[in-house]
Amino acid sequence: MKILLYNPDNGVTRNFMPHLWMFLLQALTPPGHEVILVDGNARAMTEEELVRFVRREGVGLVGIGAMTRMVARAYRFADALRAAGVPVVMGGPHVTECPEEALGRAGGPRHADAVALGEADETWPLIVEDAARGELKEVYEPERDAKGLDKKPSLQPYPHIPWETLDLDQFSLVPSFFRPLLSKMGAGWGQFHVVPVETGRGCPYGCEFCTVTGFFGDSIRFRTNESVVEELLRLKERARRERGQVAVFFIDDNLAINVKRTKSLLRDIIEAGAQLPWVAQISANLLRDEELVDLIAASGGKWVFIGMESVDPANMADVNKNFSKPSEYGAVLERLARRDIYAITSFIFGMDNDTVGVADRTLGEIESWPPGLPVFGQLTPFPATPLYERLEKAGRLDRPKHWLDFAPFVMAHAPLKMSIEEARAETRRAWEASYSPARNAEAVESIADRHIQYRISMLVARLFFRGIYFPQMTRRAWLKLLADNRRTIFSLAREGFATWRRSRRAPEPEEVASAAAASWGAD
Ligand code: B12
Ligand code: SF4
Repeated sequence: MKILLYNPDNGVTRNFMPHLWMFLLQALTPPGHEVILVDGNARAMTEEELVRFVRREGVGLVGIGAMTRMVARAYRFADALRAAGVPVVMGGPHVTECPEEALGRAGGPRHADAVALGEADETWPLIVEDAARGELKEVYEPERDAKGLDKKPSLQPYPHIPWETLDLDQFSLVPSFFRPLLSKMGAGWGQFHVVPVETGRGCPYGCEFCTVTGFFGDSIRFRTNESVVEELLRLKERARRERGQVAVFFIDDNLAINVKRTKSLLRDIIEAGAQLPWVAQISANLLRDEELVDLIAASGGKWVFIGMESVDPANMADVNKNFSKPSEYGAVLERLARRDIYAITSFIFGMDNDTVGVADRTLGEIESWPPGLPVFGQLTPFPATPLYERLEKAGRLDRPKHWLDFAPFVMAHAPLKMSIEEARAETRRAWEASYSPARNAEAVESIADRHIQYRISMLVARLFFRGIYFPQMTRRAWLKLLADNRRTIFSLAREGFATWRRSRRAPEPEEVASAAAASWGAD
């Protein structure tokens, strides 16, 4: 049987990274079946085009995964496929929380023939075999333990994802017309892939707005260090062979949740020479540890995603995230920046203690820190979270099924001290001020004493991150963006060219010393 795994596009950005679930389920598919992957973010198709594709390929089963914000779109694709007679199974966090909705048992139309609840590592092979026999059940769920809780996959052993041979062409971030030229530069930039790798699952912290503790559980499971290192070595080999670059996104919710284990993993990566540039999510409280931050730098860590949420401690207490202290954020970012590691700092507006002016108060703090990539969202009650339950009980949900009429940056409930419209205006203000050409120039200038590679990386990342809020999908939008930031681009290009010319002649001893210091992150 041919199986299509499909991820609907998020309607905002071209995703910079493929979704791990597709590769994982592909690797877990029993032999004898062929699995095709299509990510709507990388390969846009309308419902009709997807149906034609499925017919042309002779696909017998479609699996669709979606987060809550994409689920309405996912349902539309599922409806079109089912109308064409192709069975659809849906999985992922949203249908796990709302299976009745997907199966049409909640008063609305039915969208899926079957749903896979929770982690599907063990149920996926059963789903495939049942579908091949034409005997799909409606609901697949993990086995339960004696306490009635889901039995979670141990991640030991971990499935072999054959990154070295997979066709990742749809996920290359380098436009095809640039590839021949860029493959000749330095170690080669003919392909650039950001690849998701997990080293563990689960988070015990239970922040009020988050689905992770409920979905993956509060006890954490890890892969072995050997299995992670082996996967990185294969990715590194692929990059070398393709004359391209691979960066890794460790998608664990908190890579350093068990600091002892994280240090041991990072040491093993260093010892095996398996370093690739990487990004990971780590909470601010765990980044107090100097030795950990040294190991992050030495193992290839370049960017750390920190869920800072708010600069107001009262808000942090409200959402059960008191362990993360706004007063420490500046010191944490300084500690990282000393090693040329920068942070993606994520904030949530529309918390109950927020008032008009929250954007400027937050921006004031951010501007006192080393530069990074701030991102701003709004407090969103995802189904089955403690936040959803609290707001529902208090009768505060204006749009209890907000995902069915998804509207970006429009809250589903009013915060206590400002309106939905005010929260939206604050969010817009924060994005505009953070990614204006002037702010981009300041961010690059503030690290003028660092090696040029870090300043280029800062600017490029800023130009991409802006696209999370301001649609940046067309060639015209990109040209405008480049024109708006031309001063900073030209100044870095001039300096880069001079550095390149210097590198073509025999270097002076002090240049060697300073280049070595830059690449190892020493001061
Ligand atoms: C990596 C990640 C991202 C990446 C992008 C996704 C990508 N390309 O991988 C980035 C950083 C861009 C991102 C952004 C956002 N994310 Co995010 N992200 C994650 C994260 C940390 C890991 C996802 C992952 O790969 N997990 C590991 C895989 C193995 O698990 P899985 O995807 O759940 O898949 C398993 C099962 O669900 C199931 N399954 C999944 N799909 C399917 C499909 C079928 C057919 C079947 C049978 C089974 C199945 O099988 C898999 C194996 O067991 C998760 C948290 C988490 N730990 O999962 C949040 C998470 C998915 N994100 C979340 C959110 C809210 C967001 C944002 C909206 C945040 C924001 N406020 O801006 C944005 C939206 C981005 C956008 N515009 O699309 C929420 C979603 C909650 C929900 N109910 O929808 C999560 C769960 C985190 C949370 N705090 O609650 N995210
Ligand atoms: S927000 Fe982060 S720290 Fe909090 S429960 Fe979710 S994954 Fe854990």
